[in-house]
Amino acid sequence: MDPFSLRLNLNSGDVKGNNLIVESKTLFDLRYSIQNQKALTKLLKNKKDIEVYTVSTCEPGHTAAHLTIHVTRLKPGKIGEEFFFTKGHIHKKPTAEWYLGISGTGLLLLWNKNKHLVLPFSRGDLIYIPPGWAHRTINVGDEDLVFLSCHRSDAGYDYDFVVEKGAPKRILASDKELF
Ligand code: PAN
Ligand code: ZN
Repeated sequence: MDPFSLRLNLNSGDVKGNNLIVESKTLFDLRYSIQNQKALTKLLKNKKDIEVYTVSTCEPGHTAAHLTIHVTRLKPGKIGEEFFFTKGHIHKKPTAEWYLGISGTGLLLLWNKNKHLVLPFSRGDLIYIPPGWAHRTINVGDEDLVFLSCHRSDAGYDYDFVVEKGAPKRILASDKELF
């Protein structure tokens, strides 16, 4: 494989290049992670669905020799009192991940068997997620929250873990002390 480059606009958070796959997640995709089902029904009234975030991924290979990067763009918004969030997952293989905030105002919720942490996550914040920590991002601002993440390409994803057990913390408009 030859080296290659992508182009990330650090102001807009737009990423361009070959080898990029863009996926979109909507409120419907998040339906099992949303507690306030009444608020969800209200939001979707008269609408087919609402996009919550997109993830642009570059995975040069699928083995431990490679590194995958993603640029996530999480929209601002609330379902009732709860801020828009990413679905959240733990990596199937206990591998680490780096997160870099590019724009917007967010929080990163991290948890393992014993504890959870809520870290401020905005432009310039570089957060190391050690192996074995589940993670979810929350947009608590009025603009898109854009961030880059990088992990070993064979890490794998476990989403069921989060849906079945639930996240240890929901971030509500009233949680002002956190942001
Ligand atoms: C991120 C996340 C991304 C979307 O790239 O995958 O922000 O969140 P969900 O995957 O939980 O829907 C990452 O942590 N990758 O490993
Ligand atoms: Zn991850």
